[in-house]
Amino acid sequence: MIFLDLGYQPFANEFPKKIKDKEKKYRLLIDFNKKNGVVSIKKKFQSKKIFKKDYPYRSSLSETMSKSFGELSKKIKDKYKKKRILEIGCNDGVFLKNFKKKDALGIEPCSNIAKSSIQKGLNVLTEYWTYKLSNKIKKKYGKFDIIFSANTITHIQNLNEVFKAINNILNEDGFLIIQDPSLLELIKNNAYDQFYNEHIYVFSYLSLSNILKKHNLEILNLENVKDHGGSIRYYIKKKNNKNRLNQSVINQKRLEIKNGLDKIATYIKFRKKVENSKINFVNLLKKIKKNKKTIIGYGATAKAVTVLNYCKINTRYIDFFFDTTPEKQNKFMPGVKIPIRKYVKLKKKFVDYVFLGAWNFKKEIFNKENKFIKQKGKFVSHVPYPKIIP
Ligand code: JHZ
Repeated sequence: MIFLDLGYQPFANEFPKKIKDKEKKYRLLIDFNKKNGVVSIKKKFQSKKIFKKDYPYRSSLSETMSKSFGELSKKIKDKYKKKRILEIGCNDGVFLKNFKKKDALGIEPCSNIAKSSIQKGLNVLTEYWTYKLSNKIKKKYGKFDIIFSANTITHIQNLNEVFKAINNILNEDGFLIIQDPSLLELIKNNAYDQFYNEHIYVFSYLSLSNILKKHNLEILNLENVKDHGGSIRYYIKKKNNKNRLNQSVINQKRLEIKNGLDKIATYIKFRKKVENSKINFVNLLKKIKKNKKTIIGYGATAKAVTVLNYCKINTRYIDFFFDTTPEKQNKFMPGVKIPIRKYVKLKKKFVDYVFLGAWNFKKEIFNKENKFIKQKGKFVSHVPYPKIIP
């Protein structure tokens, strides 16, 4: 059942070069499948349409993610000594760079991004994750003890093929580790901006375990982590009567049921919260502009594209965005055409209010911009509700 309509949206990571550039838009409707609990966007695009040779997102540009994946890889190396690892969707090598080249293989379909990880000395195949590819890899490298994938599997339309391919090259005793935004955290934080064309699915424990069941896979352990505003790291194995469930799995299941993730009423309540958030956020920006103050954006994120297009926020409110990604600079925010500039440190001299497009890196950004905060500069965020900070 469709429970949320986020209006007409452009592709979140296709940044127009010119203000007059025409963009395709599609209706962003969010669906809840009562049978298996899967939450997904209604119109699903194939990877080939989105992940191309000029993809602009680089995971390594955030210190928070580098640190988080550095810690995880250390944990994996300590626990599974001398095991070989495969990463699906390795982006610019933010995780893989922590492993020796001979022990790790990455898959990345966007050739510009794959190139930058190859230049770092990593072993990376510029390919989409398919069953055919898994056969090719099996022939050349054999099966793997650990398969890791963060913020990627939810981006692929055909989950049956994804897990069939994983099963094909995961050792009988191997671990599949998946990390993606948590549906429960999304709902709690009213973070509707996690929905855009790339996030085809937003998993909960309940829905992912239903999907995995069909593929003879089960979640044995999980960790709630702070990455990207609240994610879950799932530890998955092939079904086996020696498998033991960790208490964390039982706790998460209880928590999701307690919060009604299996009930349509929860999603209807969420829709009302999102609609209120839109009204309150636009009113907040209007009030700031009425007082003749300036607002800019910080972090030209895919998430911000959803918010700006849903709330119809353009240069009447936000003058421009700062972003550290060279591929985004001197272009425009998709749909609303707000200019994106090369980042310079914030100063109260040139801006009063800063919209946190990358609210998920609030801590990192506040540390970096402590001078601006001392100068009484303010931030605005729509998560968990529209407000001025501090
Ligand atoms: P960030 C992307 O989403 C797309 P986005 C994708 N679909 C996904 O799942 C997640 O990533 C993982 C900039 N920045 O990570 C860099 C600064 O300018 O929230 C990035 O452009 N200064 C694959 O785009 C953006 O903000 C800074 O200090 O929503 C952050 O994008 C920091 C910390 C970031 O993901």
